[in-house]
Amino acid sequence: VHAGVTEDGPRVALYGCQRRTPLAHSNQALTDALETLAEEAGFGGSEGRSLAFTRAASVLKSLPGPLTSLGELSPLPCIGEHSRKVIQEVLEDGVSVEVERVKLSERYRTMKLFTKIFGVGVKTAIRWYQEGLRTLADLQERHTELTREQQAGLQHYTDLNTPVERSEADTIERLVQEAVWQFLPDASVMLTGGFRRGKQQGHDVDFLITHPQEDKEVGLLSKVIRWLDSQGFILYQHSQRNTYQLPGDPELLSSGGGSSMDRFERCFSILRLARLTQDKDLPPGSGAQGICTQGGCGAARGWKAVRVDLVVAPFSQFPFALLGWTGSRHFERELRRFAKHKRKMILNSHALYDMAQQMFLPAASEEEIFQHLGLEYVPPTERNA
Ligand code: 8DG
Ligand code: MN
Ligand code: MN
Repeated sequence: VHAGVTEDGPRVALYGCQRRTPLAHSNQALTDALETLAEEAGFGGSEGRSLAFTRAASVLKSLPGPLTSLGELSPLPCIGEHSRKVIQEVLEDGVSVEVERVKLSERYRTMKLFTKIFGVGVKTAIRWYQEGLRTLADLQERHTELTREQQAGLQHYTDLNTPVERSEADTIERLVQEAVWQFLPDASVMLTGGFRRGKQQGHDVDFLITHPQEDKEVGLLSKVIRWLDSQGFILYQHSQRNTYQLPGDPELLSSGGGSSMDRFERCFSILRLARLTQDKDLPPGSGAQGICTQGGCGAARGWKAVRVDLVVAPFSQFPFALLGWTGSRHFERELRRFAKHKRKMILNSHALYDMAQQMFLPAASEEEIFQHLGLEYVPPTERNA
């Protein structure tokens, strides 16, 4: 039973944060099709259409069993005309002609190729596509025009598009803990992002770091990065310091108040992770300087490049940061939308602000944030909206 259910109301609640969405669900073929169209709409700059397909897919992910007939769609929210047509096609024929055409189209394939580069967003990919660029080799030729981040992304393209396994995330967690605890033994290091939601693979590894004594965490990250670098673990890193001021940072209340970008001290990095299983007898450092945009060369090395995000939150903001960095992205978007429209509150990864009472609502746990919002608690493994 989902939160928000009434006798004659919808059987599935309207907002993704009012539903439980497990990782494994029964409508993968349907949600894959809808998410391809969401992605394609985003590549075309149609954010609204993209969101509509994402919402439809998210509703299907929360269903307890496979959808077998179109009639079952009628009580469901967020299924627009276009989504319904795609669902019908997949139910009847197993595939959607439109989706198959998109997947084969030059623009979609090129945009996929480019947006999978670390440091490349949709806007940049569109520009390159419009300039006639089509391959990674085309980008290599314009190497000097790339940002440092994009150069690193291209250099480690194959590794960074090889899923990070749970065991690798655990190894990196121990490494980050070792680094952090040298400087602050009482600090806590938490695995967030997709792995906290129960995923067995991810595109990166996300960590949230805090210390029970507020302000102790200030300056920690640069020491951690310097140590990791001295040990040869850093292939790339970009750090930002904390730019959030409490209390009542006016930024929070301005238009971008509910945005997913936050202002914590953070480091977006690429770490050099030793391979656990194979290649044990390769000479140390072999291939370490190689540019690996082609498949296969990763296996010839004793290490793998892995994207790691490190975020440091002051203790009083930790529950908000944890909720914000656990995702999924769509769950977060729905939480913020629910807070704003149903509760007149502004939620982000730093705080929760009640506009009616004109006050910040503190919380010592994620559960308390759900309580403030009048939402049933959704555990991390059910936030795969
Ligand atoms: P994956 O890596 O397994 O593919 O999935 P994920 O772990 O869910 O995605 P992610 O891209 O690593 O993002 C994890 C969460 O972090 C996501 O819900 C959004 C959240 N997040 C913030 N602030 C910021 C920010 O400033 N930048 C980014 N990239 N993510 C942020 O709360
Ligand atoms: Mn992640
Ligand atoms: Mn991340």
